[in-house]
Amino acid sequence: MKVSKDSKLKDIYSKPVGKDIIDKLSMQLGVSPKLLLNPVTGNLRLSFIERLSGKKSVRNFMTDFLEMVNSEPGVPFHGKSEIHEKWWKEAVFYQIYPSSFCDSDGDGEGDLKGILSKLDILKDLGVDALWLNPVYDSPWDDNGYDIRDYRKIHEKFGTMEDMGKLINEVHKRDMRIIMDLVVNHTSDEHEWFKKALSDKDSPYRDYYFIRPGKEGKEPNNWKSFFSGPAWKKVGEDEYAMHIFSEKQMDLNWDNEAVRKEVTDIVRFWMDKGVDGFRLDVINFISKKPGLPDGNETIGELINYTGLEHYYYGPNLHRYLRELKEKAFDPYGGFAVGETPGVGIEAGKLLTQEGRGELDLIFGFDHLETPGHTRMEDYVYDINYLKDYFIRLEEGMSGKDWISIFTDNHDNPRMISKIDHTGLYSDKLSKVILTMLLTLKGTPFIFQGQETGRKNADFKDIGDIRDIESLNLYKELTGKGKSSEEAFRVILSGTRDHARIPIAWNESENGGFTEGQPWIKQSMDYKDNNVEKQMKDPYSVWNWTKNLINLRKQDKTLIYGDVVFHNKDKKNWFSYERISGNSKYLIEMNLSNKMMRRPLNIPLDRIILSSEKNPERNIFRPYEVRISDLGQK
Ligand code: TEU
Repeated sequence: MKVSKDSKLKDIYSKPVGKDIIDKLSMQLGVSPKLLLNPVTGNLRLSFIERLSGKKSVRNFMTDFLEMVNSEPGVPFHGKSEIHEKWWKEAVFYQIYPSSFCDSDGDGEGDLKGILSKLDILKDLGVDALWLNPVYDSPWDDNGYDIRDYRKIHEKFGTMEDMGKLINEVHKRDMRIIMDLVVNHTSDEHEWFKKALSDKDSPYRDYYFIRPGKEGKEPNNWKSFFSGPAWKKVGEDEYAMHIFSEKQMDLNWDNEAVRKEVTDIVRFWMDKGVDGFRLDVINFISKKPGLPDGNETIGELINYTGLEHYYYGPNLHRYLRELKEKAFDPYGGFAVGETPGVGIEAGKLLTQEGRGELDLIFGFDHLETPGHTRMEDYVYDINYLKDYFIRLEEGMSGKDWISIFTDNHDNPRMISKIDHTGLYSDKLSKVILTMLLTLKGTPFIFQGQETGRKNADFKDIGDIRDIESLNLYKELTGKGKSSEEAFRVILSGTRDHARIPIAWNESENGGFTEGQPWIKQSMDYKDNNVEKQMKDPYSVWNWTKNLINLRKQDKTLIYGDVVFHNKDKKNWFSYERISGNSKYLIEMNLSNKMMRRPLNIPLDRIILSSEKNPERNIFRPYEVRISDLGQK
C-alpha cells in the first residue's frame, strides 16, 4: 500500500525507506524514534504536520519524501531463518590503499610488487582477503576513481603480469583478493567519452548524460560531491553530468550497451582470477528519468542537491540483479557495494539472501555522530557507535549479513575523531578492533589500523593531495575565508588523513619508500610501525593478531548469536557470542576514566586482555577483555 499525506507517521515508519529516513531525522534531532512514534505522535497525519509548519519548504519536502518512500515497494524479511555459511562471512578483510602501501621501485608511490613483498606479513596477521583500491590506468584526478582503461594496470603500479602474479601468490597463501569496480562514472579521458564528444552521431553519446542547458544554465540544479554544479560544459550550450569531479563523467546505466560493457569488465577480471569486487557508489547508478531538479530543502539539509533522485534510483534493484546474474554468479564472485546514504532497511533489500543483488554493503551512517559532518571539528561520541552497532545487529535476520568497519580511504581515522589528544590512540585502537573482530559480521580493517595509526600531522594546504579537499579549499577561500580558517576545515575532515604511507619500520618515511613519498609520512611512524609492534606482545598489531586467531579457533565469533548486556550503561559495551556450549564474553570501557565492572566475572576466565594486570572489578581507561564462558 502506498503512503500519502493522509498517512500516519507510524504507517510511514513501517516502510523501509520511511523507516530509514525517520531514523536518520530522529538521530539528527537527537530524539529516539520511539518518541516520534508514541501513540500520540505516531498517529499524526503528515498533512497535519505540514499544516502545523505552514512553510512552503516543508510542503515541498513532504511531496518528495513521500515519493521516496513509495519508490520502494519491497519489504525486507524480518523472521527467523537459518544462516548459510559462506567464505566471505568468515573472512577478515584488509583494505590496501596501493599508493601508500609499499613502494618497491623508489618512485615514492606504492606498487603491486610492493604489495607482493608484504603478503607474508598480512598472512601472519591472519588476514584472509584483500581489497585493493583502484589500480587501473587513470589520469589520477581522484586517485584512480577516474578510470581511463578498465583493462590496463596503471604504469606506476606495474603491469598486467604483476597483477596476475599477485593474484596467484594471494591464492597460494589461501587468501582472496577483490578489486574496486568504479562504474558509476569513467574518466573524461576514457575513449568512450572522447568518442561521445567528438562525434554527435556516435553510439557512445548515449553512454553518458549529455544534455542541452536550460536558459543558458546547467540542465538541472544537482551539485557535485566535489564542489560546484554536477555539470560540466562540453560544447556550446551542452553539458555532461558528473556527480563527482569534473573529470568523472557519469555513465548512463539505462543504456543496455553500458550495462553490457560493465558485465564484460567484471568477467574480464574474474577470468584473471579475482574473487570479487567492491562496487564504488553502486547505489548511484540509476538516475531518475528526466533528471528533475533536486529538492532545495533536502539539498540544504545534506549539501548534495539532487541526491534523492539517484541514491536509490528506480532501476537500482533491476540493474544489480542483472549484473550479479550475468557477471558474478557464473564465477561465484563476491560483491560488496559502497552505498552512501542507504539506511539499514533499504540496505537489507540490497543484500538479503535470495534477492540476488549484492552480498554486502558499506553504509556510512555510523561514521559521524548525528548532527555533524566530516568537515567539522568535533569530538565523535563512541557511545553512538555502540548504539549503531547494537541496532544493526539486533535487526539482523538469518538472511542478512553486514560489513563491520570504521575506517577507509575516505575518512579521517576513527580513533582520532574520538580522541583529539591522541593520548589514548593505542588503547582506543584495541577497542575499535575488538568491535570489528568480535561483533557478528564481516570485518574490514583499513591499512594502518592494525598498528594504531592516527590522523596525519599535515601543516598546511601544501601537504594536501586530495581533490575533494583542494576544491573545497578553493571554494572556502573564494567565499572569503582566510587561508588559515579554510585549512582548519580541511584538517578536520580531509580524506588524506587515511591516505598517508604505511609505516613498516623506524627508518626514514617508515620504510615505505626509498624515494620521496607522494604524500607526507606522519611522525607517529616511529612508534606505530609494523616491525616495532610485531616485537611487543601488547601492541595494537599483536592485539589484532590475537583477536583474529581467536576468531579462527571455532566459529562462535563468526556465526554465534550476539546478546548485549547493560545496553543503556553509558561508556560501557559488553556482549556475549554464543553457539552451543561455546560462549565468549566481550567487555569494554568506552571512556578514558576508570570504571566499575557491572558483571562480576572471575579473572581466570579471561583469555585476552588489553591490560597486563587486569583487576577483577575495575576497568581502566579503554580497557578491553574477552573471557571464555563456555562449558568445556
Ligand atoms: O566514495 C563515495 C562517497 O560518496 C564518499 O565516501 C566520498 O568520498 C565523500 O563523501 C565525498 O564527499 C567513493 C570512493 O570511495 C571515493 O574515494 C571516490 O572519490 C568516490 O567514490 C568517487 O568515485
